[in-house]
Amino acid sequence: MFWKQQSRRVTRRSWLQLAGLGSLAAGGGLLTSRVASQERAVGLTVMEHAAHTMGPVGRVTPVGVSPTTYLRSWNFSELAPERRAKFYRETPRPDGSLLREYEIHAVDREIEIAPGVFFPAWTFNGQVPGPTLRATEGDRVRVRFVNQGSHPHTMHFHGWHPPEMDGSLPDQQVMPGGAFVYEFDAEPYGMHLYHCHALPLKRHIHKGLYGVFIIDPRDARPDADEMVMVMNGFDTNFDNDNEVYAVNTVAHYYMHEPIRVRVGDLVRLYLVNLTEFDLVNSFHLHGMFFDAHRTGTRRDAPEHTDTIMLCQGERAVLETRFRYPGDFMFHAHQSEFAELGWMGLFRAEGTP
Ligand SMILES: [Cu+2]
Repeated sequence: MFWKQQSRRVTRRSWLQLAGLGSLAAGGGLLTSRVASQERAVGLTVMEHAAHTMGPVGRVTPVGVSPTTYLRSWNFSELAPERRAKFYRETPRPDGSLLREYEIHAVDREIEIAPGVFFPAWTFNGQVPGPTLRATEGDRVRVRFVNQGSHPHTMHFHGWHPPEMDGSLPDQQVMPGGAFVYEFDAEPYGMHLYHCHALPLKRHIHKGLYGVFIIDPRDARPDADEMVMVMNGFDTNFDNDNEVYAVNTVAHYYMHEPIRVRVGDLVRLYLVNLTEFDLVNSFHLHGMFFDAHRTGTRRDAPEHTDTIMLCQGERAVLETRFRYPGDFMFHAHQSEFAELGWMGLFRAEGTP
């Protein structure tokens, strides 16, 4: 509504400007003046719309992992080796697979989701989304979960596992101060997720307790520039509706810090919808198409599209190559989400 009012105001102001300048310049210079004033009017309109499109003024100061670092980090690869060893360890097993051990802590933490907008989050390891866990099909995954938060929490993984590892039943809740070890074999390969499964579920998920769990196929996918994108939203006034939307938490972050990619390189996105309160979310890429493998569990017969819609908890593996250098916008095709923060840029560099 605000946008509509503003839009009308700008249009009326532009028209007044055109009319006023045109009448002043009546006579020989009319045509020139009209063109000049049209340019001024168009410039004003573009500027105001651009300001609107860019969303909030200013920048956030990310605590912990920045959205840029988050994109290409998994198994705590963003940490220096010594520190990383506190959270992640891999041990070869006789059959050639790995035992992958993780240390995950639920922690209450305030995070900045848009400039000056702070959200009292519940986090895995102090970040939203939580750390990306990544294994290969057939590996053993062991996650030591410690609840340092103020409410009961769990970790519920998508993928094959026995029911006692599901983290969803009332007696599987981990109380504040408690701990639990989740252990299972990594399968099937694909793009999965994990999240808290304590009740009320949508509150526990929405507060920030979710992350990505990638299982690579045994015969690895081709080398690519890979990145993780979590579509999320934040209900900042607790009215069961989101006021801020984003990919990887911070509104409009990638508008200010475009995601750098190389022209011609294979780019692979691991995309998941973890938005609560809205049933669906979507990803639309400008000027290009991509192959979309839903859930990433098959490698043939992808959907070839420029827009993919995902329900809550749904995910997909997207692959594409940038054909031209320059900036390519991506955003939710729900325009409201895009305007409230779910919008970013890829910056393709190099020569075709
Ligand atoms: Cu929880």
